[in-house]
Amino acid sequence: TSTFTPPEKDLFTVNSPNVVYTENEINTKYTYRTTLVDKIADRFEAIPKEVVYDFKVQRKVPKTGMMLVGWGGNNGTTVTAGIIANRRSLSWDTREGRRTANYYGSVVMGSTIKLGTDTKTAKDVNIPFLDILPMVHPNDLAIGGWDISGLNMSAAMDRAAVLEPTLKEQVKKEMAEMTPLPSIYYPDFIAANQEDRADNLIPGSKASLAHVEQIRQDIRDFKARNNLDKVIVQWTANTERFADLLPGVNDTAENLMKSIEHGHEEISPSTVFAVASILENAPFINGSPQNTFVPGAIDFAQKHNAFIGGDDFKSGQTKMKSALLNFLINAGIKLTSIASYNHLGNNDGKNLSSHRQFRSKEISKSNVVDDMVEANNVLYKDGEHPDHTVVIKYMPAVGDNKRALDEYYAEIFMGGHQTISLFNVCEDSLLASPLIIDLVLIAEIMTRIEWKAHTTDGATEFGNFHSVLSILSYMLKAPLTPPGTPVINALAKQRAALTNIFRACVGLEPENDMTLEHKLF
Ligand code: NAI
Ligand code: DG6
Repeated sequence: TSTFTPPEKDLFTVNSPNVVYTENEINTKYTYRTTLVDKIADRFEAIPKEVVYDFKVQRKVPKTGMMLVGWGGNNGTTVTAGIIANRRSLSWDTREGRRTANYYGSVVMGSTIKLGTDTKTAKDVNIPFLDILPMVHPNDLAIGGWDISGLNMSAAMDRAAVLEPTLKEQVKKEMAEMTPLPSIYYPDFIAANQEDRADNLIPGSKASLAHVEQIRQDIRDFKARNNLDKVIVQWTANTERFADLLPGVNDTAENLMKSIEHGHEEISPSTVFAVASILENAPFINGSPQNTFVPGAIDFAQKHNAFIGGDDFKSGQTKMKSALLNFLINAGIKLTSIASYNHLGNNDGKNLSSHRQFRSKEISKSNVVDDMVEANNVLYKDGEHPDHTVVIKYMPAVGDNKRALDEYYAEIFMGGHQTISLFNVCEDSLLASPLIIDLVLIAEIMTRIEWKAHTTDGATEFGNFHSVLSILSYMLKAPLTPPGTPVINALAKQRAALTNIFRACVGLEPENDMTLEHKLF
């Protein structure tokens, strides 16, 4: 036990013998309750199980930097200008009135967690998500990154055509002082139509150890220049084509490093960035759909105890899809087809107009229904699956204002049908930017949490979470999970995992909506 009293700036403390605060840590003993199931012939036996874990959260919030690959793109410029605007509490005129900087769309910055029930009023007490654990505030992030296009960030922000001129005017000076670092460009991985912006390059057109070293140096320099404790690297550059999975080339950590050294053509720029980040112990998150994390890269991360996460930001259409399917299938409604059309006119759309890059996106947008369908063996039998098609078209005129049209067709009671049509219009980068922030903040706090299990032969050593941060799934279309573990796409489950792991770290029970206190008088 400790006599330490947390400072009053902490929004809450947990008053429990299982939670001990020290100056540097929150130490928690937490009982994790699950149910094991034994299948005996054609019936099941459910066995409640308890495991006791110790969690340790470092309380000191580190000075953190975010480095974006593809910094000069629509997402990169939008998130940067957005953070600057928030830092300076800017407001600007629009034709609909004055607008003020906010972090809408960020789970960490814009949503709440129910802490508990008020002792006096019996009403729910909700607190900002940001306050459940000692997290970095996005206004405090140092920002930098790379781009194959050498435009300064102000000019790149103009090129993106996302933000209002009245806002851009106010951040222009600061943005113009920032220019992306030169990057690596292996033309075969992105669309040929991107070539004309590739004017800011580290020499060499295939993977090499020199590329890894240069990126590592860039991370170190950024860290030193900004006096940072930690850097998180995120890929928000163009969607690449999938890399072929080749035995002996990218299947193990060792083979991957040899292939980089020998300049093998199937090693993508994003994998080179991942390797460099892992070597710098900088968590690396892939916001695009390609298979950056070939088996060799996952192996490499695990061997270095480094954190990785991916793939592909889940911003609009897919987020709706994983919420709607969650509802429909859990309501016992048999979804039979999903048709998803998109047209957009930004540079992402231009890159995706090339077949191999579209294919990467098609895969990540299509797999999001699998777990929900598989879980309902009443509606879907013997591998049955709804039809699902994804179409993306490049339409320059609409710019970043993506149109996503979906038709959900379902079978209801007694052979009837239900058709749901959705038409989602929004600036794609204004949905993606808050996700970039969430991914950085959550990945960062995960580096400060350690845990150990109490086993029958005594407690094991403290260790980190698994290298593959599946806790980031809520923000990602094709969540990467530790090898051999299930992928969860259902949005409500992803959110519950995130919330309840955070709660466990401060000794609070999982959020449940039983509200027995209001039902059993
Ligand atoms: P963008 O095309 O505007 O920006 C990508 C940037 O990456 C460009 O500035 C390009 O020059 C740069 N780039 C390309 N290859 C590079 C390399 N090897 N190294 C450094 N920079 C490189 O695209 P946007 O809209 O910013 O999206 C970025 C990525 O995020 C795309 O892959 C997109 O599919 C993905 N994404 C975007 C979402 C959104 O809502 N905006 C949602 C989900 C994923
Ligand atoms: C068209 O679908 C282009 C894509 O880059 C998407 O805009 C992006 O992946 C966001 O997709 P979603 O399904 O999350 O809206």
